[in-house]
Amino acid sequence: MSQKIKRIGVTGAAGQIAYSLLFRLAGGDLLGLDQPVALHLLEVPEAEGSLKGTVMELEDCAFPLLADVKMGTDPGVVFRDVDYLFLVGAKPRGPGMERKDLLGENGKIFAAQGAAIGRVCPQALVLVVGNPCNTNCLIAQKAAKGMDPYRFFAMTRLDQNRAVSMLAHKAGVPLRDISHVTIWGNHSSTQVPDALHAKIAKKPAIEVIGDRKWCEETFMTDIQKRGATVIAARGKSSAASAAHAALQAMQSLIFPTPKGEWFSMALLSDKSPYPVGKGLVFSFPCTNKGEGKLEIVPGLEWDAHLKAKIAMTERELMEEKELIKDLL
Ligand code: NAX
Repeated sequence: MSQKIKRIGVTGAAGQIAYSLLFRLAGGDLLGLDQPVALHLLEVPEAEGSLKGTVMELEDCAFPLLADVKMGTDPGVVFRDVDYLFLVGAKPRGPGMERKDLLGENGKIFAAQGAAIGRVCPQALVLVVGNPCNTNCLIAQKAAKGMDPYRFFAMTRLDQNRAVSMLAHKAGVPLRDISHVTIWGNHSSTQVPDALHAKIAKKPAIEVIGDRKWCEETFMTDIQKRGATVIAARGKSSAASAAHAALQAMQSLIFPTPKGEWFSMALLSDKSPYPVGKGLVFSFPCTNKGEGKLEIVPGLEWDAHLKAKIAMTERELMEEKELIKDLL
């Protein structure tokens, strides 16, 4: 175990997603069991005490791979030399808060963090999880002056995993039989989970399920609302499943994609082979040639139903962008 330490940053490190993520990062689940890691943990001052408790627990695990833990409240200090960065921390929607206010509050956070990333870790791969993650990602990307915008991504992997699971249950097949699931657009209730191109045991999912209406309506709306359904049942938003998805999404950014597979990831739309407006962080089917070299999978035909749904999610992203245009 002589490799250079890889530095992994996590914001919102005292929050519930981070509590499910940090121990897995320290245990080697992201980079493997022969890669030493350091954790760089960012919080707001009010949550520093709680974060100290989490750091004590990390110490008490005596993870052999965990070479160092840094914590603090200044992104310009905490992010220094980070290789992989999970931007999880965000302000939740408060009572009576309008969407515009939420976007504005979070926009300030992500503008400051993006600027710090551009200064102290411009080589990092950045995955935005904190909501509204697509637009937060756009803001951070624009604020990171001089940095390659294609180092910034927003997470739709949890939505993809939910869709995979739902298709497997419906078809009564093992999860490993499901492939080529795509989430298009925004990580929000307008997201477009795509059953048209999904495969079940290498065959078109709609053919195997034999119920186009279910695929176009129930499947799509259930995935769109799944986050709210979890909150209604658990009394809290998804945490362990979000942490798991974040870990997988970062792995997809770091390691080459196995031949014939793809994954969903939101990234800058400017080079998209699909008719989507430029300047948005939009989720597409992607492959990775290695360390952040993502390509959008071209050539998937949109039928009229998919086209109409994708236009809606695109419109929502354009509206979000308009609401925070002062920050860009
Ligand atoms: P929590 O409220 O448990 O934790 C958030 C943490 O972020 C808090 O400890 C808070 O102090 C911290 N924080 C706030 N502002 C910060 C700043 N400027 N710098 C550093 N830390 C800051 O939320 P949690 O359940 O962990 O969720 C975190 C975010 O993930 C939320 O925005 C949530 O909506 C989003 N999610 C995104 C998902 C996705 O698929 N993209 C799915 C899960 C989740 O809903």
